[in-house]
Amino acid sequence: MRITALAGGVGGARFLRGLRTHLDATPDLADSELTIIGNTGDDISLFGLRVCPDLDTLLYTLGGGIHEGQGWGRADESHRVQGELAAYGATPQWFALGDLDIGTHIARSQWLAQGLSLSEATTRLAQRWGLPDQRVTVLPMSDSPVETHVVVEDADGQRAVHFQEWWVRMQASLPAQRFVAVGMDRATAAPGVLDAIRHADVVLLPPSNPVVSIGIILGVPGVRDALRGTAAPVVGVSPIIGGMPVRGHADACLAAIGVECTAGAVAGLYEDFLDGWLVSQEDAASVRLPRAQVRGRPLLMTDRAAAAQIAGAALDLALETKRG
Ligand code: FO1
Repeated sequence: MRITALAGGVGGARFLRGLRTHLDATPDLADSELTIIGNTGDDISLFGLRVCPDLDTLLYTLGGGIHEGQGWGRADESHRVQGELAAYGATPQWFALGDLDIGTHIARSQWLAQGLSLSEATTRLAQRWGLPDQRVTVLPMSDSPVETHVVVEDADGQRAVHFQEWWVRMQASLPAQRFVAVGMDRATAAPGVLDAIRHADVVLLPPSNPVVSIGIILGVPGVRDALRGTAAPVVGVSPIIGGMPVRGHADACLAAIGVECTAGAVAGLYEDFLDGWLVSQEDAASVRLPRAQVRGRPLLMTDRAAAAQIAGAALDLALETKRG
């Protein structure tokens, strides 16, 4: 079976690791191919290096190198290089770059400088993490740079800051007036992205941030049309449980676009292509969608087994849902 997913950072990666576990444990699904379209709007250039947080979180989580507690960065990390940078007064110092993680950024940056595309560089990085052996392919949403910037306003007036500065340094403390995907006007879908949606047997939307992760991928030309046109059932998993985001600042992101922080409101962002929506039990009664079938179950990915069960439930819902 060909499964395609659109994913952002931590929640998406944990869900997809659970999906791979579920597929491998299900005899007639074990040889399924999983293609993940990763958000690159979080990407940032620092110290001459190109950092791709969501792609790296996918590679590390699926490849076994992730810092489990953080959900980003490497396990068993050290920060000697960062200490040296700080000693030199090199900025910024609010974005933690571990020594092992810097290895990824140097390799990627070197390949990009040699003329490889982001897709080609990502393929090389994925090989090291054994993803081809897991029948997993990670595609950047686009090979051209797209960066999410956040318009904020304070005493100094309105200004745009890089998403990472808003997310990490400011901890989303200043309300986002709006998000701007810088470069999206010149972006095209990376090779294989649109076909992965069109020719999938199932398309899944993990519980990633609907605004700055899934929402950015949906902004890539052709992606939304491909989701509307694919014969594959499209099933999403709510990132909101009982009005609260499971992780991160999804509530602040939804507020910025004037969408209420509920499972039903998030589904509304996908309603032109959504066939199924997996929500938590407490939300199941209150979520009514015009077309998509709603199903309730526990949604907290408390551990890897829970993630596998949730991913299995999303896949089951897709397999029971034929495109209307
Ligand atoms: N998140 C933080 O909260 N603080 C950090 O210092 C930080 C550094 C960092 C370095 C590399 C990387 O791949 C991710 C990093 N993240 C950090 C997480 C990152 O901001 C988010 O994971 C995504 O951009 C949002 O999903």
